[in-house]
Amino acid sequence: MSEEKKVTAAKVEKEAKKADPIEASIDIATQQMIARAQQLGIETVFDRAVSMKPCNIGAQGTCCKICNMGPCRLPLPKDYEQGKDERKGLCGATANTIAARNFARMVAAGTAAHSDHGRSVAEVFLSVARKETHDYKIKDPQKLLQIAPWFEVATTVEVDGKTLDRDIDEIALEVAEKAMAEWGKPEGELLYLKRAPQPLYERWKKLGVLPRNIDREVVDIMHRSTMGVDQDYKNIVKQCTRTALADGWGGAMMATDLQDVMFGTPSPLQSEANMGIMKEDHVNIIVHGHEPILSEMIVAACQSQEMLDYAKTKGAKGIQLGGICCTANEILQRHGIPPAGTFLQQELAIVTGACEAMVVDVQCVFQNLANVAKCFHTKLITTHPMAKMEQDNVIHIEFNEHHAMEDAKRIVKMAIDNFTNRRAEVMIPNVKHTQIAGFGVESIEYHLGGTFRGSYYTLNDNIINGRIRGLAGVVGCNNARTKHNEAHITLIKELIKNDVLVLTTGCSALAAGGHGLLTPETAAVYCGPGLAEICETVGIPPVLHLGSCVDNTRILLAATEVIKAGGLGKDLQDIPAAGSAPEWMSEKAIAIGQYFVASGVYTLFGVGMPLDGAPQFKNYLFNELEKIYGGKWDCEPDPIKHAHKMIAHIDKKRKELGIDKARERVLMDMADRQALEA
Ligand code: MSK
Repeated sequence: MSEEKKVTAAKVEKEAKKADPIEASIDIATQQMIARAQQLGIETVFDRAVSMKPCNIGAQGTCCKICNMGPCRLPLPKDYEQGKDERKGLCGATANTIAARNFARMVAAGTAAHSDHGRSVAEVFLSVARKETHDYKIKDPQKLLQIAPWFEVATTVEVDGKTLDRDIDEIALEVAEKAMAEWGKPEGELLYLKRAPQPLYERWKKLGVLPRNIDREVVDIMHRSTMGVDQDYKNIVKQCTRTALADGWGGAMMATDLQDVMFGTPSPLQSEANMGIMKEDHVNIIVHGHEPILSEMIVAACQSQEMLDYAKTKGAKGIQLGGICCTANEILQRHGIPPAGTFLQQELAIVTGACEAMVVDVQCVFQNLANVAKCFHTKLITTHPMAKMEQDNVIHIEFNEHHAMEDAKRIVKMAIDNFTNRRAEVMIPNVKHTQIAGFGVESIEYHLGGTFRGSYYTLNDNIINGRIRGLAGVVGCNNARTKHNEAHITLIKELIKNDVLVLTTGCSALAAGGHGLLTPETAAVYCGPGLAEICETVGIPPVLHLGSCVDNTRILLAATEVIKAGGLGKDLQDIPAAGSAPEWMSEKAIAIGQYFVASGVYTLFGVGMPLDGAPQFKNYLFNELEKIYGGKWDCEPDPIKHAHKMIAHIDKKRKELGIDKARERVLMDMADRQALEA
């Protein structure tokens, strides 16, 4: 080949390795910013997804690298036959053992991430209870009183034959100490497990999967999945269950509750979503990560008159705070701060050229942010002792609850000072949508039950009479291996078209907001007639934003309230409901999936799961678990087929409950509901 041809070929190859913005995302803001990044010669995750293919054997789940004799790679042979599978690693580990160990380590990592987040929150709560910090307070004492009994903390005291309310500070201190013990108590079981419906709790007990303490279950997985320990994939999955339950009904649930106590329980509020929330004439600060301990203080600092006045001295009209990933959800649901985007939009927020500071803590933060920030004036600030970046343009300001507001003001001031340093032309996509967010167990009760009834009866009645066909939890991440947001949005639209009420969290909720699906008006455009009628009558969106990743526990508790209200069975597995993470990527998603499955929920993932190299293990997760827990895993990358698998499951549950034909509106009283249950 001539030199000239070689240069042309290399140029073509280089060009070919860039992502096609239209193929990469269905979101116009994202498409525009990918194109903008390419125009500026800045590489993003979308380009890397084109130039780097995933490892075929890793994708099958059968690459073992837990000892230094490997990595042992066991791809599925073309002529695979179950009884004749002779694949083994050097130690003899089978494909099933390897895939199960890899899966278990994802459960452990996911549980560790959520639960360590929960631990940080509990530690700050303990500081609040001990009055060691003045920057955080108890904003929702009612929620504290509501959760105290689950920690076996009394809320009243008997004095001279009279029942008196206990001092709230005393209750807080006891709850904080009990909560902290959940990570490492030497004996017993996690206290929150009893919040599950009784039959579910009893099943876990009978199966021997009640978590003992959170840290122990994570350590247990790391031990048993190391070289030469647990070699029975079913036994490994049993520990996956115990660990995942320590996440969903332990660390993550405590994170949600204690955050609500300290920062306020969310209630529906109006905001906006997508990158168009950034403002050219404002100081733009983007918070990204997960723990609201940081972002709560940044919100307060940004809203302080001192900082607003300071911003004006630099020529800015104000401070625009926005979020990425679950930090975005935390400050959205409690303060109405608009999210700028999902996981895959993090680099693009900087590419706008208008981001004065991106402030990150833990989880889902791209290391490449530092490379993108280098091309602009953006200050990239890490704040968590366990999450630093090696690049020299990154500033580390360690956040500490004892001087939280001081740290927050320092960060905000740094962003304001940076406003005059913009060097690239600003390009903010003109794309944003109105949204209603901030739903939770309490607000669903209020909106669908009303202050008079104040319960889940109305929701149940409308499921029984068929106006609402069932419930779907649609949660989880984006994944650069699939078209950004396509599966989330297509799936959600298909579900609501079929009268399925959607509860959403995480980046799925951000995607729904960014595409305008979180408004009551959505109902008239996209919903089936039954769900549309409910949404119009009650004034709620057909897709309810329930918060961040740790707030998936709100879905578990909402489902538990459905059981308590009657008429839809006695256990979570009886409800016409299904769960989904159509664009998952994080190990946290696997931990979430496993606790939903173990709680009785049919749980579908999109994209693909690292199981195909071990068909027996996969079959165990996809079929046999249902006989044990009532829930099971499934995987379907096509969002329409995915939706219809969920709907088929919902219909199966309706049939089992005997409500598959009850399309007429019947006002049910308790006796009717009990008759249905009989
Ligand atoms: S942030 S874990 S990408 S949902 Fe919770 Fe989004 Fe998934 Fe991170």
